[in-house]
Amino acid sequence: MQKHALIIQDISCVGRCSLLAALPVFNACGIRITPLPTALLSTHTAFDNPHRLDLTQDMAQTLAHWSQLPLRFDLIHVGYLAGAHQLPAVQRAVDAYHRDGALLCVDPAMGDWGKAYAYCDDALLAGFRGLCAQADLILPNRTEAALLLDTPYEKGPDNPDKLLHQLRALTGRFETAAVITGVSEQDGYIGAACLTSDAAIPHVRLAPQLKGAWPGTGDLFAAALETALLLDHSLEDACGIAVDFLYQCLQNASTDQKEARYGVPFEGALGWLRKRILDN
Ligand code: PXL
Repeated sequence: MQKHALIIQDISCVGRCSLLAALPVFNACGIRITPLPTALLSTHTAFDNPHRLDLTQDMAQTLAHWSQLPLRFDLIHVGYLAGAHQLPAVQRAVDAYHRDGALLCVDPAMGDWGKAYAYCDDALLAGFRGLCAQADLILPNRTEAALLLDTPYEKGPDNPDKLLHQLRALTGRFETAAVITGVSEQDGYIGAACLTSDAAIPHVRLAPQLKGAWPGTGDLFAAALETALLLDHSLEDACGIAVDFLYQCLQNASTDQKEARYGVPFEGALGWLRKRILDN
């Protein structure tokens, strides 16, 4: 049976992030996706003054219409929201579709590089904590992990063990896993670490660190990891695939910061990803 994922994210027209980064990754590997867009933006928010259309009402009406259809999903991904006021609509989607083996993956999109996004307030943080408590898998970066755990953001090489144990406990469920991105245990390397529900020790996957910062990296990472999970890879393996995928994408990327705002040039690496995931 073809796998089917529900993606709750914004559409940013320019900048290769959120829904427009996730969609091609899932599709390239044969996974069907159904989006529940949270907002439409002319660009992501690293550009000045994007035009924004809040789709909260449309989310409610879309879910009401879907309730008349026999929809079911193998995975639900929650990412960037327009604000805390969208949490009831997201919860409605989770209540309707987080069942029958569907995996709830929460990427608490709240900040990066040690800084919370401007739209992240206490209500959104509390809402993401609530979603994480219901999740099967959570995918914060180091900034979001610090926000979720109310601990200071630590820059530079560190040991992710403690953070991952605390994050997994935050989920409050027995069968859950936590992944943390932006881990740099060795100078010159960056990657992700994961801790499955039954593991005592995290698994760390690193690739050479390239100079620069590209918006949408976390969204592509999550999509590649979730695609690999849906296609029967273990979490450790999926984490490694996602780290390697980003390395593949970024090898020839411009490191000029103005150019990097247009996102990760991932299109040419989709064939590589498909082969890596499907040639098990
Ligand atoms: O990649 C995360 C993201 C998603 N959506 C919007 C953003 C960002 C990060 O800045 O601005 C609109």
